[in-house]
Amino acid sequence: MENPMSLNSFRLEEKLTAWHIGIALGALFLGTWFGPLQVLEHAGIDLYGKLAPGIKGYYQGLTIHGVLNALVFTTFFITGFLTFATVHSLKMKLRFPWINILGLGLMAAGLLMTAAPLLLNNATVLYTFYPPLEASSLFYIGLTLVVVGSWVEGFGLYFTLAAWRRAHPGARTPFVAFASVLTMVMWQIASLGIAAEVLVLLIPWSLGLVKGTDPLLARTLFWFTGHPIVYFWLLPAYVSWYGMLPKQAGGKLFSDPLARLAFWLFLVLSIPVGLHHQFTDPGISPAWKAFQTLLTYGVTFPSLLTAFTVVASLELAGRARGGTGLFRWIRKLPWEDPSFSAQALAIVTFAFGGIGGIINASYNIDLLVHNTLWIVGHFHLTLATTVVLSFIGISYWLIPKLSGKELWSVRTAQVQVWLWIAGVLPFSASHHLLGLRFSVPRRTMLGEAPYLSPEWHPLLLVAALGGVLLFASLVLYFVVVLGTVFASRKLAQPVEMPVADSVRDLQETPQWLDTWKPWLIGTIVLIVISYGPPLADLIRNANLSSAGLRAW
Ligand code: HAS
Ligand code: CU
Repeated sequence: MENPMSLNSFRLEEKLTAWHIGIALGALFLGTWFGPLQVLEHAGIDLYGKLAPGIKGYYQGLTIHGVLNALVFTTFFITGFLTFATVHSLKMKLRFPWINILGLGLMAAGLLMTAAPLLLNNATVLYTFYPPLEASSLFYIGLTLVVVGSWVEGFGLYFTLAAWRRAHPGARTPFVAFASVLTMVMWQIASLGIAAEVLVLLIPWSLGLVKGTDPLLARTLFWFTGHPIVYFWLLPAYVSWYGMLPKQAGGKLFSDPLARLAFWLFLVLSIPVGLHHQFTDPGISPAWKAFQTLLTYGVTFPSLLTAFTVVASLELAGRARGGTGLFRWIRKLPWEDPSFSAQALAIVTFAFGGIGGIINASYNIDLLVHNTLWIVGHFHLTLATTVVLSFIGISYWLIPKLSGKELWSVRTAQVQVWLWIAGVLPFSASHHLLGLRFSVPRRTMLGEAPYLSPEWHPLLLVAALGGVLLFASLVLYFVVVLGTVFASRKLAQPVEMPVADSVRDLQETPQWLDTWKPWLIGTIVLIVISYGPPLADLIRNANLSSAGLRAW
């Protein structure tokens, strides 16, 4: 197992990854169509009528957009990418490939079950599916299968890492494999909340086995997972920023220990902060909300570490390429490579998305922006740009690698990346402003709202323009992907997964940064302290009395 493996010895793993990415991109393609429909509706151009009777209306479109883009695209892309990254980083095949095949099968079956009621307007409950809005039980069961499938795939990675560690006693785990597996561990613990919500509350309720449900308990279990899910999306991008991007830029990882420390902190701090989504929920003591606010400030720290370490790594690259000056090295970075520029622009965007997050986390200030379009602006910077543009950047080397074809039109890919930025800037700035200045509500068919104010119009038009540009960028992306797979030349040079060396020898990384037990214990203890009392209180007072509601 020691020797670097020959190029096509990962055939099975690559096939598995290709299936994941293919399904992910299919979901993204379908889900994306509804983005421009929403912003156009807000600006007074309602195209939903043209989709009837296939699509019944705005809220069905919004649900499809959120579920397919934020939940399905991410989960499939991430499990595929992390599998690929782990085996290539360890230079070791999956220990038990059937586990990952089974996991993918469960996820795909779950997706089909979820898609049916979604498309039939029987699950128009938005991507947070808060009760008492009620969906067809197929929707909940399908989503559960997607989550369980991703857990199963996680176990496939653990067995592989364990086998590697047995074969390499005393050696530090390569960073990319370490960080990929840690992401899966965090996700498995985090998703216990949603699993409890769906299995104990929503499925029995939607099957008619119990008469009512408890919306507050359900929301709390939802956000136990709903916050850390954003780091399940973000950390794979971080795997690439730390572990791959420096190599693509021609530099090295500035500090392997700092990179690992950031990931450990994400394991410990990602989960016990979900109450920052429930500042306005009654029935939860403000003391626990305030405590989780403090922990939320804590979880920004590993992102600040990332800002430092990743930018330092890129600076090493810029200087290695002959760059000088305080900032002039930035121009020497390989901006002509769309895989690099997509990720570098994703990083720059995160500076703004992160600041917005810190504002949201501030208990009293959030009261001003909660449930307004500000939040939509926030997550189109963080999720829809920082994460999605990073994944697009990764796919610009991964899809050539998996298909054995050259990237079709580097030029088009470059235009795609910059068009994304040109779209998200007006989109997100206008959404932030509409929320902050006018408290314009989110998740609302604004075009129909009697209170729509003429003052909002200019900004709603800017938002629509941004949304249309984002859509155009994604169309170009699919042109490049399909062109690569179906119409491009065979690769002249094989593509390898970029792996950044670290500046210092890996063995100099202290052992405690490659040891799981204390960190796992810390994670559990902090969850028990921060969620134990408020959850125990909600469970003691649970009141299964809310009947289901079908609004649309
Ligand atoms: Fe958030 C709501 C707080 C990060 C996604 N967030 C949401 C929702 C989504 C979402 C989807 O506290 C809406 C949920 C819903 O539907 O209701 N968020 C935070 C905080 C952070 C944060 C504190 N969010 C994210 C990420 C997301 C995401 C990441 C997706 C991937 N968020 C909130 C709160 C709410 C919320 C409240 C609820 C609000 C409400 O009222 O409902 C932090 O993790 C952010 C830390 C980040 C930083 C930035 C580090 C900067 C870096 C780059 C630096 C670049 C430089 C330039 C220097 C501190 C790493 C480089 C130059 C070069 C040349 C390369
Ligand atoms: Cu959050």
